[in-house]
Amino acid sequence: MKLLPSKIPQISIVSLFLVLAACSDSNNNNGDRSEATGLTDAARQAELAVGVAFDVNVNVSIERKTLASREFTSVTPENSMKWGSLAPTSDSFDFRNADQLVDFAIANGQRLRGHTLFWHRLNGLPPWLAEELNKASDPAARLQELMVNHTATVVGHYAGQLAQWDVINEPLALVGGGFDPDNTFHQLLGEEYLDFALLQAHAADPSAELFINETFIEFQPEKFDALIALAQRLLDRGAPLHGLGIQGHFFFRAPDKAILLDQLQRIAALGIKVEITELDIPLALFSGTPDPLAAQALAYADVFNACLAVSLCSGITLWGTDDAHTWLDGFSFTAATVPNRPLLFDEELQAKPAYDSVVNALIAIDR
Ligand code: 9MR
Repeated sequence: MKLLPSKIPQISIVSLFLVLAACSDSNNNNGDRSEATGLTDAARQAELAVGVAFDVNVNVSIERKTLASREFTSVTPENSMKWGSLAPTSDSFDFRNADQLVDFAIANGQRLRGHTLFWHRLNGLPPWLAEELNKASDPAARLQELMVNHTATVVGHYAGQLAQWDVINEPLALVGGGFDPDNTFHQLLGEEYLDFALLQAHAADPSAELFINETFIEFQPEKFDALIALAQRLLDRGAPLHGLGIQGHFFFRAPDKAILLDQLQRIAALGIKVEITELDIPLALFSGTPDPLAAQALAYADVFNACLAVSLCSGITLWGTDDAHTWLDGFSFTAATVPNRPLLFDEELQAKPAYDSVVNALIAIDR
């Protein structure tokens, strides 16, 4: 890691003194996290995007906005770019909420990950889609038509502004190694829906890096193998696939650094990027330890160190700004452990031990 430029210009004694004074001041200034010890500086030095899932539209306090802008170098819209959020009807779009987030991130110099074009679960699909397909004489052709329109409109709207897109989210079944039987796209179009979506997205924004983002693969070797095989088939067919996302919702088991490192390396061996796209690690996983916050901090360091060890691992995104804003507190599997406290900042927006742990991991690495 380069803390000082390799070529030190000629400087006077006075300016040397000023530089040294500034260095010693920042070394002693551990309380001010926006200074040199902060997450964004550490992320930039390590050349790793450190992101947050966020939306600015819904009653977001100025304090949370400040935190999201100060502490992260990348932003993912948690909900505002899902198909169900963007398209109130089959032939209209409402970009107001998503645009607010894009404006926010651009104003703060942050990278943007688009999330997500095609997701068959929850509000990934707009409520009108099922009826639209039911009434079509050729549902597969109608779905393709809607996919073309959605991609051209949405990816086109943000062309040149978003660094990455999760073009497809969670194509596989939650458990096992097959496609999800409830995956509308796969039901109607077969595996080629992935090629089709990627090609459409690439045409709409050739500069965006296109990802498939998958969940619950961290401890399911069969599902992970299926994802790798799928990515390889897509690449062999010439599809514009530039990366795979490992979501990283570690709600039933703490991350295993060796498994994660192996998975990151196997994705990188395909010659594409990998990111951990939705990281959260609930505190309850460590309730049997003497200091759960310290154990959580070590688990966070494991994830960051695994990614930092793989040059094609280009980013890690936290799925929420702080412990008061986590999807896990509304999720049935984790209802018994509310508050789940899975993030880097607590409910009062104060940095937790996990924050210092990831900053230390970032500044210790020379990538
Ligand atoms: O955190 C998101 C939550 O607010 C939404 O209600 C939910 C449904 O759209 O999606 C959550 O985010 C999901 C992400 O988009 C895809 N991977 C799983 C995430 C948690 O469900």
